[in-house]
Amino acid sequence: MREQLEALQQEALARLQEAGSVAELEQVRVNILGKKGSLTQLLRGLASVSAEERPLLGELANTLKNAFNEALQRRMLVLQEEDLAQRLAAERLDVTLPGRTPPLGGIHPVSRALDEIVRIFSQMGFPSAMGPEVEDDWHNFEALNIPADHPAREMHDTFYLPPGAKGEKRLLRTHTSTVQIHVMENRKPPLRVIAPGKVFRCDSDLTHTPMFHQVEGFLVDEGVHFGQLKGILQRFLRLFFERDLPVRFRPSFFPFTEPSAETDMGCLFCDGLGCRVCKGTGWIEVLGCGLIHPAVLDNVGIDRERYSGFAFGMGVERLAMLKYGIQDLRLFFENDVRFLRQHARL
Ligand code: 2NM
Repeated sequence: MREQLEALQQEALARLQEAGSVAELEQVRVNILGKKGSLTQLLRGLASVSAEERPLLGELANTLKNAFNEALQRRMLVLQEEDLAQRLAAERLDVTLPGRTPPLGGIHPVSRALDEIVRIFSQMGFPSAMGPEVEDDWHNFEALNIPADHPAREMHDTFYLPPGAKGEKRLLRTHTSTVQIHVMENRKPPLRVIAPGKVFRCDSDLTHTPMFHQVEGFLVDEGVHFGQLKGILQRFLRLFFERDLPVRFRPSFFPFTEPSAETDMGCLFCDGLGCRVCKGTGWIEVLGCGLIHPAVLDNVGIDRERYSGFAFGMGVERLAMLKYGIQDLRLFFENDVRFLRQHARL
């Protein structure tokens, strides 16, 4: 027994020195002192030793155990220091290195143009209103005085959806005037709102995408006239393009306005002298507008004798192309990072 204890002692101390890490050292401890450790098992054997031998052997065993524990603690301190030294060397951080800028996203030019339009109209007292992109026939066509045989109603212009729960016709809105109808139905004049958002038309070629963005606006009050509309739109265009542009109005037709007009501005690219962009005319068409048709006021329950209103609509992609000099509409939707990077702003 005594020899066994002393041999184990030698063995244990050798193992301690061999342990190269805190984890290895812990394994040595378990192998010697753990529940099934070699010393633990030897100590259990003491029970079968004769009564005369037991006190001396017991004392020896305890001395060995204490000596082992002490050696273990010393080895532990050494290994912990080595560990720390290694980590300090490996994890050193040079705080004087130049920073690495993470790649940053930017605002899409369509979003920038839209934000700018919203900001300018907000300053002129027009709050923004939102509405659903899935609409019914009433809000997209009927209420806007668009007759049943109007070309906009054809399948090839409008995305129709399966009928709703109550069998009602459903479609993707083809303009944001739908929002103006909701506002006029639910609130009383005086009213002043713009409706920015996505619209959908079954159309795709060089100059048309099936989804694009619009801002339509309107104002209803007593005594509203065309002169106020001209002033608002001229001020808007001059603020948006940051130039004292000439602006002109040409007679036109929309089912929901009477009279109706197209709004042109002097060409940004040739100062009205004539170039490819304005096809030699010196003018660029940018907006549609007019006085709200009395039939539309009837449809939303606004007294046509007491109130009148003006309304206008514009395409955001078209305005963004003119403002940022983008030649091709499709660039907005291809998401080529070279294009996005060139036009992105924070
Ligand atoms: C345009 C042109 C002219 C328009 C009309 C309305 C409403 F709902 F108030 F009747 N909202 N927008 C309008 C009028 C839109 O876009 C070229």
